[in-house]
Amino acid sequence: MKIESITLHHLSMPLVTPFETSFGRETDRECILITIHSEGLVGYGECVASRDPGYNYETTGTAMHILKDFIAPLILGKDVKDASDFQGQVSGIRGHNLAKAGVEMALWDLLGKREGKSLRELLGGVREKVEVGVSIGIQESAHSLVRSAAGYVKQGYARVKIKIKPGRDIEDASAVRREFPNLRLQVDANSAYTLNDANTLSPLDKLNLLLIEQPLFEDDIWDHHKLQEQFKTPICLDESIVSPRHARYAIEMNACRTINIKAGRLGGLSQGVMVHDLCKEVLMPVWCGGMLETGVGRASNLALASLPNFILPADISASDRYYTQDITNERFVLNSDSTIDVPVGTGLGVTINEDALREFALAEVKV
Ligand code: OSB
Ligand code: MG
Repeated sequence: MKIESITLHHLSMPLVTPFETSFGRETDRECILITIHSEGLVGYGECVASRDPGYNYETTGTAMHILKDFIAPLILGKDVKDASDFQGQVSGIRGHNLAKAGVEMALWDLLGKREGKSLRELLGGVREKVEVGVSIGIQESAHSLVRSAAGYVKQGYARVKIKIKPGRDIEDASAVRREFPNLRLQVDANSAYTLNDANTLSPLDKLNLLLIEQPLFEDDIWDHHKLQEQFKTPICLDESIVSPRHARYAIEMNACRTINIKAGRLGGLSQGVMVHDLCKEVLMPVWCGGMLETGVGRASNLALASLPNFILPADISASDRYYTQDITNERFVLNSDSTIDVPVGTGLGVTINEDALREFALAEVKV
């Protein structure tokens, strides 16, 4: 596919409700919509970098820079055959996985549109709907957290994840567990603890949690191994796994029992599929994470999560959990069995609402 033009829309979209994690609080979510024109077709990709370098080192600012000044010049006017061809073309750029993944997503959208196939078909997905949960940010108090969880449970979410941080962990998780003794419940620390906190965290091991996500440093797979030895609850890695190689390290070190797969963090859907396959080989179940995506990234996540080894419920909630107005014309809704349908149209299977795109754009750069 000859890459004819690339347009970057730096977006800021108001969230329905603020999202607070151990690294910060967002009331509006920033991201970058990447539009690629090729041979009469238009492909869309979402770069899931945020405004601040809290989740990882990338930001919408660094991603705009890397996309405009390094990735675009490597592929503009060139022929890009597929995702693995693209990965080869950008292999000289160290890191910046969120930026690379956004472009790879747009290429998959183009490939699907050219071949008349959905992304799910292209990736080898086997499900028509994906079991999902909801990720709840840190609330004012344990009481308001329980109230928030109750609202989502009432809407039909059969799995709840709560964000934790030092001082807002055991009490919060226990309060939700007390109110919902049978709810599938898990926690996510976003790297807020060290191995010295193992004793503080140990009461979590008695709450019958599905998993404890990324408790320790993002670059520390070894200490997660040590922590997993002390916990019967599965440790799940998110931030630590930035490539299929890291997934192999974690598996070989017994650092976790499951991995949260995010195409963005791994540098592309192709890399997400590789981690999925690696884990499948060793019978390690995986699940699909989320980054508060717009309808574009949500469509991509649903296609990825339709692969067979995505066993645990995904962090892919309905559109109305995030945005009153999305940039896609399509909205994703929760089915009564706590699932969301995987798009069936060609490519990502979504279309862009140009008015919404203009409304939320902080900047538009054509390269
Ligand atoms: O750690 O999984 C995370 C959102 C932004 C950054 C990091 C994370 C998250 C979520 C949101 O948990 C999941 C979702 O998109 O619903
Ligand atoms: Mg996480």
